[in-house]
Amino acid sequence: MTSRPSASSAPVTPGPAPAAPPAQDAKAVTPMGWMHTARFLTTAAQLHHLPVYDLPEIAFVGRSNAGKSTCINTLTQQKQLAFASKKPGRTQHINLFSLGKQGITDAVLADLPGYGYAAVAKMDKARWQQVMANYLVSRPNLLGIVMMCDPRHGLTELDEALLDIIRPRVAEGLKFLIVLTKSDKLTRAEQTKALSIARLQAGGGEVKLFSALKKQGVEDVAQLLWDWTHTPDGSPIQAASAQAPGEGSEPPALDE
Ligand SMILES: Nc1nc2c(ncn2[C@@H]2O[C@H](COP(=O)(O)OP(=O)(O)O)[C@@H](O)[C@H]2O)c(=O)[nH]1
Ligand SMILES: [Mg+2]
Repeated sequence: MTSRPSASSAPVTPGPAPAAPPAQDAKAVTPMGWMHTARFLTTAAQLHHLPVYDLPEIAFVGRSNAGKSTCINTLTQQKQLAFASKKPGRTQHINLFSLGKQGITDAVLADLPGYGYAAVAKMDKARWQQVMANYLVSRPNLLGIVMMCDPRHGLTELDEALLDIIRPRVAEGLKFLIVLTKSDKLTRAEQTKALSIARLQAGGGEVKLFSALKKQGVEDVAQLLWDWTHTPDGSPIQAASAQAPGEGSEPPALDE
């Protein structure tokens, strides 16, 4: 896989750019600076169109209108990376974004289609739920899942269904974070309550309050995603070492 430097990439610092950056270089990168390097990689309408690589991948999921696109744009400090659609449910593709300085990709963000939008035809909905379930169950280099949730509505039935699907992988070490979006719409007391409810539901995963408007939780989430994808000394980790199955192990069969 290649990643071309784009206008949105952070400026290149002087000095040599080794293929595998030593820890002290990586340490100089802040999680927010790292998030800002995000650039479009590719889009896939079907699972078998997704590129195959060892890079750790972090999937963003959530029901339509949960604030997923806004969250991705805020984290990456880019206005239009993920499209905050006026027609929710219309972006039925998996969009991939590369992360990493100096053209060295060390992780990938996967923006999965929002689910639960009422106006989407039943057939399309069912198909997409299946594609998403297959992705979450079988993507070999999937390192973690970030689930966006509007705390005013709590976890919906579809969120719960998705949680059931990923639970076995979370038990095996897949990272999991619930982001409670639009926290600016809640009072302090409501925030505290939403946090404790979501913590119960996250089953060992993390929960963060997030507001694109007030910039609450942005650095926290960036830091967590950095920690997921880097060793304590700041070196990028391999997807294969992130998940228990060793190199060359077969992903679970797809239900197609
Ligand atoms: N007040 C507030 N509104 C938000 C925030 N994040 C998203 N929204 C609004 O929620 C709606 C849905 O956001 P969008 O990112 O398109 O959701 P998506 O369908 O999950 O991608 C839009 O009207 C956003 O402006 C936030 O942090 N605070
Ligand atoms: Mg969206």
